[in-house]
Amino acid sequence: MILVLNGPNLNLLGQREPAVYGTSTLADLEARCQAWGEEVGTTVSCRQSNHEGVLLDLLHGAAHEGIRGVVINPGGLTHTSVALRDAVAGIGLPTLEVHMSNIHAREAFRHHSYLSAVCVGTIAGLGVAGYGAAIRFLAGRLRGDD
Ligand code: CA2
Repeated sequence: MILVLNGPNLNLLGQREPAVYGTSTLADLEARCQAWGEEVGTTVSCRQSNHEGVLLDLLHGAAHEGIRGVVINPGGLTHTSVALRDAVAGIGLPTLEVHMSNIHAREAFRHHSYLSAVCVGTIAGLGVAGYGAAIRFLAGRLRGDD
């Protein structure tokens, strides 16, 4: 099972800033992630929280829940949270960082991610499709394809 974890403000997807984040809602995104999981024979569990501590608890409990890989969009915590980085580093699960927007083409404060160095890789700027690429990659890795 793969965990797709979305952080602060991603519940607003599709409601504001469509030029930056597109028109899909969080519910649309989660349905597409589950469909992508089915295509590659993996169950996808989707969670979102606006609270850093809740995200940490979900990561800490992931392995116990049967999660074998994580796709995380940490939202604004990407650029601020040592605690989230430490959680990703500590859980021992392959984790991919995904951003809907190209954070490197935006404000300078978005160029640095505290999480990138502890993730297998980062996908930025592909919109919702980035989650599909991450799920396919992780499913392949868990099968031992790469
Ligand atoms: O591009 C991304 O996916 C981000 O992780 C989104 C974060 C932003 O802080 C990161 O720099 C890049 C923002 C979360 C979404 O916030 C929204 C606000 C209004 C409407 C829709 C989404």
